[in-house]
Amino acid sequence: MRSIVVLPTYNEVDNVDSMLAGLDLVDKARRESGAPDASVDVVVVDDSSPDGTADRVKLLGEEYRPGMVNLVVRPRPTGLAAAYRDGFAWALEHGYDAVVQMDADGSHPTAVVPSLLGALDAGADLALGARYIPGGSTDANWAWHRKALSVAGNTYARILLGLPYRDLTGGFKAWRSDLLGAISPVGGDLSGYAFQIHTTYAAHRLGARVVEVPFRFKERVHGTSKMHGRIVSEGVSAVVAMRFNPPTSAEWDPESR
Ligand SMILES: Nc1nc2c(ncn2[C@@H]2O[C@H](COP(=O)(O)OP(=O)(O)O)[C@@H](O)[C@H]2O)c(=O)[nH]1
Ligand SMILES: [Mg+2]
Repeated sequence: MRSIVVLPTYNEVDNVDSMLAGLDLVDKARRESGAPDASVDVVVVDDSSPDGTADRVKLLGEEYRPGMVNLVVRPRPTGLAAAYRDGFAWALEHGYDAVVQMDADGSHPTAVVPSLLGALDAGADLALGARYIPGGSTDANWAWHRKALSVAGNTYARILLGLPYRDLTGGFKAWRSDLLGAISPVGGDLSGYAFQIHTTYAAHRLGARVVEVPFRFKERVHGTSKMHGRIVSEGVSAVVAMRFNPPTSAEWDPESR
Protein backbone atom coordinates (compact mmCIF):
# COMPACT_ATOMS: atom_id res chain seq x y z
CA MET A 1 0.00 0.00 0.00
CA ARG A 2 1.84 3.13 -1.23
CA SER A 3 0.96 5.91 1.16
CA ILE A 4 1.28 9.67 1.20
CA VAL A 5 0.82 12.24 3.94
CA VAL A 6 -0.75 15.56 2.89
CA LEU A 7 0.53 18.41 5.07
CA PRO A 8 -1.13 21.82 4.61
CA THR A 9 1.11 24.66 5.77
CA TYR A 10 0.77 28.35 6.29
CA ASN A 11 3.66 29.89 8.22
CA GLU A 12 4.92 26.64 9.72
CA VAL A 13 8.64 27.18 9.10
CA ASP A 14 9.51 26.22 12.69
CA ASN A 15 7.47 23.03 12.52
CA VAL A 16 8.38 21.42 9.20
CA ASP A 17 11.79 20.07 10.32
CA SER A 18 10.30 17.90 13.06
CA MET A 19 7.29 16.91 10.93
CA LEU A 20 9.50 15.62 8.11
CA ALA A 21 11.94 13.95 10.51
CA GLY A 22 9.04 12.15 12.21
CA LEU A 23 7.49 11.05 8.92
CA ASP A 24 10.88 9.81 7.70
CA LEU A 25 10.96 7.44 10.69
CA VAL A 26 7.46 6.24 9.81
CA ASP A 27 8.55 5.63 6.21
CA LYS A 28 11.67 3.71 7.26
CA ALA A 29 9.79 1.54 9.76
CA ARG A 30 7.09 0.62 7.25
CA ARG A 31 9.58 -0.16 4.50
CA GLU A 32 11.68 -2.26 6.87
CA SER A 33 8.58 -4.28 7.77
CA GLY A 34 8.94 -5.86 4.32
CA ALA A 35 5.34 -5.27 3.29
CA PRO A 36 5.01 -4.64 -0.46
CA ASP A 37 4.89 -0.96 -1.51
CA ALA A 38 5.09 0.14 2.13
CA SER A 39 6.70 3.53 1.44
CA VAL A 40 5.29 6.69 3.00
CA ASP A 41 5.79 9.90 0.99
CA VAL A 42 4.80 13.45 1.93
CA VAL A 43 3.28 16.30 -0.02
CA VAL A 44 3.42 19.70 1.65
CA VAL A 45 0.74 22.08 0.35
CA ASP A 46 1.99 25.56 1.14
CA ASP A 47 0.06 28.74 0.41
CA SER A 48 3.11 30.92 -0.29
CA SER A 49 3.81 31.38 3.42
CA PRO A 50 5.68 34.64 3.95
CA ASP A 51 7.91 32.95 6.57
CA GLY A 52 9.62 30.84 3.90
CA THR A 53 8.06 27.46 4.76
CA ALA A 54 8.22 26.30 1.11
CA ASP A 55 11.94 27.10 0.75
CA ARG A 56 12.67 25.26 3.96
CA VAL A 57 10.75 22.20 2.71
CA LYS A 58 12.67 22.27 -0.59
CA LEU A 59 15.96 22.35 1.28
CA LEU A 60 14.97 19.62 3.73
CA GLY A 61 13.62 17.43 0.95
CA GLU A 62 17.17 16.92 -0.34
CA GLU A 63 18.10 15.17 2.91
CA TYR A 64 15.52 12.45 2.49
CA ARG A 65 14.88 9.51 0.17
CA PRO A 66 14.48 10.77 -3.43
CA GLY A 67 10.78 11.32 -4.14
CA MET A 68 9.78 11.20 -0.48
CA VAL A 69 9.20 14.93 0.05
CA ASN A 70 7.02 16.73 -2.48
CA LEU A 71 5.79 20.30 -2.53
CA VAL A 72 2.76 22.01 -4.03
CA VAL A 73 2.83 25.80 -3.79
CA ARG A 74 -0.44 27.70 -4.04
CA PRO A 75 -0.53 31.45 -4.66
CA ARG A 76 -2.20 32.66 -1.48
CA PRO A 77 -3.86 31.37 1.71
CA THR A 78 -7.41 30.33 0.94
CA GLY A 79 -7.88 28.04 3.93
CA LEU A 80 -7.11 24.57 5.10
CA ALA A 81 -9.84 22.80 3.11
CA ALA A 82 -8.84 24.37 -0.21
CA ALA A 83 -5.25 23.27 0.42
CA TYR A 84 -6.48 19.75 1.22
CA ARG A 85 -8.56 19.60 -1.97
CA ASP A 86 -5.45 20.35 -4.04
CA GLY A 87 -3.26 18.02 -1.98
CA PHE A 88 -5.75 15.16 -2.26
CA ALA A 89 -6.07 15.69 -6.03
CA TRP A 90 -2.27 15.59 -6.30
CA ALA A 91 -2.13 12.35 -4.29
CA LEU A 92 -4.84 10.66 -6.35
CA GLU A 93 -3.23 11.74 -9.66
CA HIS A 94 0.04 10.22 -8.48
CA GLY A 95 -1.52 6.83 -7.82
CA TYR A 96 -1.14 6.45 -4.05
CA ASP A 97 -3.21 3.73 -2.37
CA ALA A 98 -3.60 5.55 0.96
CA VAL A 99 -3.76 9.25 1.84
CA VAL A 100 -3.14 10.62 5.33
CA GLN A 101 -4.21 14.14 6.30
CA MET A 102 -2.70 15.86 9.32
CA ASP A 103 -1.86 19.30 10.67
CA ALA A 104 1.74 20.41 10.24
CA ASP A 105 2.00 22.13 13.63
CA GLY A 106 2.83 19.09 15.77
CA SER A 107 -0.71 18.68 17.14
CA HIS A 108 -1.08 15.38 15.33
CA PRO A 109 1.89 13.18 16.36
CA THR A 110 3.73 11.51 13.49
CA ALA A 111 4.20 8.46 15.76
CA VAL A 112 0.46 7.74 15.39
CA VAL A 113 0.56 7.57 11.58
CA PRO A 114 1.57 3.85 11.62
CA SER A 115 -1.56 3.06 13.67
CA LEU A 116 -3.80 4.90 11.18
CA LEU A 117 -2.17 3.12 8.24
CA GLY A 118 -2.31 -0.14 10.20
CA ALA A 119 -6.08 0.29 10.48
CA LEU A 120 -6.29 0.55 6.68
CA ASP A 121 -4.00 -2.49 6.33
CA ALA A 122 -6.47 -4.34 8.56
CA GLY A 123 -9.41 -3.50 6.29
CA ALA A 124 -10.72 -0.06 7.24
CA ASP A 125 -11.54 2.40 4.47
CA LEU A 126 -11.14 5.45 6.70
CA ALA A 127 -9.26 5.70 10.01
CA LEU A 128 -10.06 8.70 12.21
CA GLY A 129 -7.52 9.92 14.74
CA ALA A 130 -9.72 10.33 17.82
CA ARG A 131 -9.17 12.38 20.97
CA TYR A 132 -12.44 11.53 22.67
CA ILE A 133 -12.28 7.73 22.93
CA PRO A 134 -10.49 5.60 25.55
CA GLY A 135 -6.75 6.00 25.05
CA GLY A 136 -7.19 9.39 23.40
CA SER A 137 -6.78 12.76 25.10
CA THR A 138 -6.01 16.43 24.67
CA ASP A 139 -3.08 18.47 25.89
CA ALA A 140 -3.49 20.19 29.26
CA ASN A 141 -1.97 23.27 27.59
CA TRP A 142 -4.79 23.48 25.05
CA ALA A 143 -6.81 26.65 25.74
CA TRP A 144 -9.95 25.75 27.69
CA HIS A 145 -12.22 27.58 25.24
CA ARG A 146 -10.76 25.61 22.29
CA LYS A 147 -11.38 22.34 24.12
CA ALA A 148 -14.92 23.35 25.09
CA LEU A 149 -15.61 24.34 21.49
CA SER A 150 -14.23 21.04 20.23
CA VAL A 151 -16.26 18.91 22.66
CA ALA A 152 -19.44 20.91 21.99
CA GLY A 153 -18.91 20.81 18.21
CA ASN A 154 -18.42 17.06 18.25
CA THR A 155 -21.49 16.41 20.36
CA TYR A 156 -23.59 18.74 18.20
CA ALA A 157 -22.50 17.14 14.92
CA ARG A 158 -22.76 13.58 16.24
CA ILE A 159 -26.31 14.02 17.49
CA LEU A 160 -27.61 16.08 14.57
CA LEU A 161 -26.17 13.75 11.94
CA GLY A 162 -26.78 10.54 13.90
CA LEU A 163 -23.18 9.41 13.51
CA PRO A 164 -21.50 6.91 15.86
CA TYR A 165 -18.02 8.51 15.85
CA ARG A 166 -16.60 10.47 18.79
CA ASP A 167 -14.21 12.71 16.86
CA LEU A 168 -15.82 14.36 13.87
CA THR A 169 -14.08 17.72 13.89
CA GLY A 170 -10.48 16.47 13.95
CA GLY A 171 -8.33 16.56 10.86
CA PHE A 172 -6.03 13.58 11.50
CA LYS A 173 -7.26 10.81 9.20
CA ALA A 174 -6.10 8.08 6.82
CA TRP A 175 -8.13 7.33 3.71
CA ARG A 176 -8.12 4.52 1.21
CA SER A 177 -7.70 6.38 -2.07
CA ASP A 178 -10.66 4.78 -3.80
CA LEU A 179 -12.97 6.06 -1.05
CA LEU A 180 -11.42 9.53 -1.09
CA GLY A 181 -11.81 9.64 -4.88
CA ALA A 182 -15.47 8.71 -4.57
CA ILE A 183 -16.39 11.60 -2.30
CA SER A 184 -15.22 14.24 -4.76
CA PRO A 185 -15.71 17.20 -4.61
CA VAL A 186 -14.22 16.63 -1.19
CA GLY A 187 -16.20 18.42 1.48
CA GLY A 188 -18.23 20.47 -0.99
CA ASP A 189 -17.14 24.08 -0.72
CA LEU A 190 -16.72 24.00 3.05
CA SER A 191 -13.68 24.89 5.12
CA GLY A 192 -12.57 24.30 8.70
CA TYR A 193 -14.54 22.02 11.03
CA ALA A 194 -17.40 21.71 8.56
CA PHE A 195 -15.04 20.27 5.97
CA GLN A 196 -13.83 17.59 8.39
CA ILE A 197 -17.36 16.65 9.45
CA HIS A 198 -18.64 16.61 5.86
CA THR A 199 -15.97 14.25 4.56
CA THR A 200 -16.50 11.72 7.36
CA TYR A 201 -20.27 11.97 6.93
CA ALA A 202 -19.93 11.36 3.17
CA ALA A 203 -17.75 8.29 3.81
CA HIS A 204 -20.24 6.94 6.35
CA ARG A 205 -23.13 7.39 3.95
CA LEU A 206 -21.25 5.44 1.28
CA GLY A 207 -21.03 2.48 3.64
CA ALA A 208 -17.31 2.85 4.25
CA ARG A 209 -15.71 0.96 7.12
CA VAL A 210 -14.72 3.79 9.47
CA VAL A 211 -12.63 3.08 12.58
CA GLU A 212 -11.36 5.40 15.27
CA VAL A 213 -7.76 5.25 16.49
CA PRO A 214 -6.98 7.02 19.79
CA PHE A 215 -4.29 9.66 19.98
CA ARG A 216 -3.11 12.40 22.30
CA PHE A 217 -3.63 15.83 20.77
CA LYS A 218 -0.72 18.17 21.51
CA GLU A 219 -1.01 21.94 21.46
CA ARG A 220 1.34 23.55 18.96
CA VAL A 221 4.63 24.87 20.40
CA HIS A 222 5.74 27.06 17.46
CA GLY A 223 3.74 29.48 15.33
CA THR A 224 0.13 30.53 15.73
CA SER A 225 -3.29 29.11 14.98
CA LYS A 226 -5.15 30.24 11.84
CA MET A 227 -8.52 29.38 13.35
CA HIS A 228 -11.05 32.21 13.29
CA GLY A 229 -14.67 32.81 14.24
CA ARG A 230 -16.07 32.31 10.76
CA ILE A 231 -14.91 28.66 10.88
CA VAL A 232 -17.10 28.13 13.95
CA SER A 233 -20.20 29.81 12.54
CA GLU A 234 -19.77 27.90 9.28
CA GLY A 235 -19.59 24.69 11.30
CA VAL A 236 -22.85 25.42 13.12
CA SER A 237 -24.86 26.23 9.99
CA ALA A 238 -23.19 23.65 7.74
CA VAL A 239 -24.13 20.75 10.03
CA VAL A 240 -27.81 21.76 9.86
CA ALA A 241 -27.51 22.07 6.08
CA MET A 242 -25.89 18.61 5.87
CA ARG A 243 -28.64 17.14 8.01
CA PHE A 244 -31.30 18.21 5.52
CA ASN A 245 -29.20 17.98 2.38
CA PRO A 246 -26.74 15.11 2.94
CA PRO A 247 -23.59 14.85 0.82
CA THR A 248 -24.15 13.14 -2.50
CA SER A 249 -21.30 11.06 -3.77
CA ALA A 250 -20.19 9.09 -6.75
CA GLU A 251 -20.99 5.39 -6.78
CA TRP A 252 -18.59 3.44 -4.59
CA ASP A 253 -18.81 -0.24 -3.90
CA PRO A 254 -17.70 -1.08 -0.35
CA GLU A 255 -16.95 -4.57 -1.62
CA SER A 256 -14.57 -3.23 -4.29
CA ARG A 257 -11.62 -3.43 -1.93
N1 LIG B 1 -1.97 25.64 2.98
C1 LIG B 1 -2.68 26.15 4.00
N2 LIG B 1 -2.60 25.61 5.23
C2 LIG B 1 -3.32 26.16 6.23
C3 LIG B 1 -4.18 27.27 6.04
N3 LIG B 1 -4.79 27.56 7.23
C4 LIG B 1 -4.30 26.66 8.12
N4 LIG B 1 -3.41 25.82 7.52
C5 LIG B 1 -2.66 24.69 8.12
O1 LIG B 1 -3.61 23.80 8.67
C6 LIG B 1 -3.11 23.20 9.87
C7 LIG B 1 -4.07 23.49 11.03
O2 LIG B 1 -4.18 24.88 11.22
P1 LIG B 1 -4.13 25.60 12.63
O3 LIG B 1 -3.93 27.04 12.38
O4 LIG B 1 -3.15 24.93 13.51
O5 LIG B 1 -5.61 25.41 13.15
P2 LIG B 1 -6.08 24.90 14.59
O6 LIG B 1 -5.30 23.65 14.88
O7 LIG B 1 -7.55 24.66 14.44
O8 LIG B 1 -5.74 26.00 15.54
C8 LIG B 1 -1.71 23.79 10.07
O9 LIG B 1 -0.77 22.90 9.51
C9 LIG B 1 -1.77 25.09 9.27
O10 LIG B 1 -0.51 25.54 8.83
C10 LIG B 1 -4.25 27.84 4.72
O11 LIG B 1 -4.96 28.82 4.44
N5 LIG B 1 -3.49 27.24 3.75
MG1 LIG C 1 -3.23 23.66 15.17
